Amino acid sequence: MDLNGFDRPGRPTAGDTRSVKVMIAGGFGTGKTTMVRSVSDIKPLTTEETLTQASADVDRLIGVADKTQTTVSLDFGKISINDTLMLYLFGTPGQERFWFLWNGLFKGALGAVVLVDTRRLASSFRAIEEMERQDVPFVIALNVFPDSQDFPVEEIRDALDIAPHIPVVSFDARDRASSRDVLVTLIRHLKDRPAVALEPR
Ligand SMILES: Nc1nc2c(ncn2[C@@H]2O[C@H](COP(=O)(O)OP(=O)(O)OP(=O)(O)O)[C@@H](O)[C@H]2O)c(=O)[nH]1
Ligand SMILES: [Mg+2]
Repeated sequence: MDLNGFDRPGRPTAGDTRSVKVMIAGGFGTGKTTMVRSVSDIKPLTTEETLTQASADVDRLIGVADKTQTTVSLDFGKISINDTLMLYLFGTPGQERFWFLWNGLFKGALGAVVLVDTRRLASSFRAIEEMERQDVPFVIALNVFPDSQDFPVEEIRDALDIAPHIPVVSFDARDRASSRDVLVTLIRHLKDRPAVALEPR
């Protein structure tokens, strides 16, 4: 993978690693925890609880009816993209009743991946609004489920009202390489933005 221009010139020395906080956001049940699990280099920390029957209506389980767990606080994982860049992944809770956590959760985040299930586009509207409100640069990742219709990406972009410069990509959250590609897309997007500081912390 070529991330030239993202690295500093010269050989990286020990301790020259940049650590970047990246959010994995998106609507309820769009695959955030699945993505953090598949892509993390370490055993991720997850805070899942059993989804109660009582919440089934509230949580609109259409398309994810076999879902039994939901993230109540956050998912945490870590992935080294290359010798000099380490991403710390923070997966957000999907249920609206936990969204009050979001302000604090986004502090220091350099960017976000917003997961979208194309069978339930509306479930990610609020997450996209939240990125815009908090001014966090993001990319849209369409998590493909077996019964997802094969909409052209540009149609989804229009439906979600996503600006042309923001990448919209399809992927499979269960697949490590596919999830990693989404993170690389985000990093490239961040790099393309002016005045993004990716200095070591
Ligand atoms: N077929 C398919 N199933 C998936 C995929 N990603 C996630 N799933 C399943 O979809 C369900 C939802 O995934 P989660 O990773 O729990 O979604 P989440 O966004 O973390 O959900 P909340 O924390 O409740 O918002 C689970 O049953 C997963 O096994 C995918 O890419 N393809
Ligand atoms: Mg989750």
